[in-house]
Amino acid sequence: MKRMRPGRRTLISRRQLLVGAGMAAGGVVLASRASWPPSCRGVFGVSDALTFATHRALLSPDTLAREFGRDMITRNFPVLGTADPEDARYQQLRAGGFADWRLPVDGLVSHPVELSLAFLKSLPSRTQVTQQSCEEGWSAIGEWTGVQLSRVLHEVGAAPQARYVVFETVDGWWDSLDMADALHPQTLLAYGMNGGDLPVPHGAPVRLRVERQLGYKSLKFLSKMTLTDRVDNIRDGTGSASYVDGFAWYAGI
Ligand SMILES: Nc1nc2c(c(=O)[nH]1)N[C@H]1C(S)=C(S)[C@@H](COP(=O)(O)O)O[C@H]1N2
Ligand SMILES: [Mo]
Repeated sequence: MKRMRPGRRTLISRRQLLVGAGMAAGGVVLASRASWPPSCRGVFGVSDALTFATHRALLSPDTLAREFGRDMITRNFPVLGTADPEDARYQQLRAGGFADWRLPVDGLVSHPVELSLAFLKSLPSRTQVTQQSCEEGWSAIGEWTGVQLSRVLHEVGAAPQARYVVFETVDGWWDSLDMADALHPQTLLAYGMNGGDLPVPHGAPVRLRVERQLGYKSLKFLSKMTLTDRVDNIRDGTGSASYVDGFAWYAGI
């Protein structure tokens, strides 16, 4: 008689479960032509794709990143990367209190528009105290106020074929989100931090908050948004400026 090793059939490790779920989700993602990480190439690409598929399978679209009380806000929240863009036009806008700042939105929208700070502030706002984790190994908690990106996409008449939002910044960064993250309730175009205006070093006047991914996806100094159905035909096709530096397009945590 064949002896069954105790527990062999019943005990599935967490890892097996995750990998299994990831593969299943990969199938679903491919079959449905839902978004797929654009930069899933090569050896690391396989693991990026698996992480992505697992997260999409196990986390419901509205699973929230943890929010904290205001008493948990980090004093001296670190600044990483650009703290004060050199761009002349940016400095001019800054001198004018960003009254003339506009965020162009084009691509798969009912018609291209330029959004002012006043307009963004006129939309319903959301405030959240969340933790930013940087790939460099630190994390800090801050309070962010802004408008949900989902609301802005609604306002600009995002077309149903739109599958990604591509963002550009004053300091030359660019990145993209798929609709699952773009429409997530905690994904904000943030114009406030810790109760005041968003300070310049943290990305004034408007930055992205993507709370379920590492800090580098939360672009500062936004200068443009484009809605698109694919990102493989944009720039180097990786969907993100960070990819060439070794950072995955999908940085879910
Ligand atoms: N435009 C732009 N966005 C950016 C960066 C940057 O240098 N420029 N740094 C990124 C990184 S790596 C992190 S961790 C956070 C840092 O945000 P903070 O400076 O407000 O802490 O912003 C991200 N967004
Ligand atoms: Mo970072």
